[in-house]
Amino acid sequence: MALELYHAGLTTCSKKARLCLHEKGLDYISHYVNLREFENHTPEYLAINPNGVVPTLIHDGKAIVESTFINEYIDEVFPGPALSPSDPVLRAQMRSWGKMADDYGLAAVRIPTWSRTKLAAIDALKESNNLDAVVARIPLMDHRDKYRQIAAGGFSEKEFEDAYAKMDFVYDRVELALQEGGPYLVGEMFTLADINMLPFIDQFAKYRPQLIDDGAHPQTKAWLDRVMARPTVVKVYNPSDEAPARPPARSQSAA
Ligand SMILES: N[C@@H](CCC(=O)N[C@@H](CS)C(=O)NCC(=O)O)C(=O)O
Repeated sequence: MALELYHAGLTTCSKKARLCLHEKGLDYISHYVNLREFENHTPEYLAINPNGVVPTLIHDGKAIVESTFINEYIDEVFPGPALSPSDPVLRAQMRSWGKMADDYGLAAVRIPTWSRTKLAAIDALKESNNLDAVVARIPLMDHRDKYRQIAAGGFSEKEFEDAYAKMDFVYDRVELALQEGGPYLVGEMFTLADINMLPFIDQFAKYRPQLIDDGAHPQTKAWLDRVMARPTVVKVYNPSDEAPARPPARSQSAA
């Protein structure tokens, strides 16, 4: 029953899948994919994830993609603590948090994160005259467009404003859910909803500290403190051999 995860360590979507595996107490083979070296666009990687994104789970030779669905798969297939409620209404609520993480969480975080993390690689590609060729190999259209946009000067003020507005919206929704229920996003039980939303709620507070400092989201702050203190979260969110703070340098043969 070989289980392998291809991931990029401390990126938001990678943390979602890594955290789920750790919460279930599962052993897996970890493959670090260096996004700065475009290892996610090699033919070998595209053979398991044609979108050229991380994470990808491999179970008994079969590839599972999309972090929210990877987590549902892990919870469904493996023993260990249940991470989905048995009540169908709560399960549906849990899944709608997964959608919120994908539609709003990732969309919002990408603008400030990419404008910070992609520049060095883009500059190096420009210098070596490889930018067009490398960007043309990126499978997802919106990723290609964003690379080109960063290369041409970066995201507009409106795009940053929209990203921040999405972060505020998500915080308001989380606050409301926790006021009406709690202590977790779908009530008493820690579920995939908490796992899938955590990387975004945590990262949003770094981009917009006022979200937790201004007192407007006290329940969200308490939830974040509670969830961040879980031993699995501490392990997954801290730099480690599996998840270096900075991606390892280019391998010697390619230097
Ligand atoms: N919806 C996908 C999104 C995956 C995704 O965009 N992952 C990012 C890292 S968080 C990635 O691979 N980015 C490619 C890049 O930065 O070039 C999922 O949740 O698995």
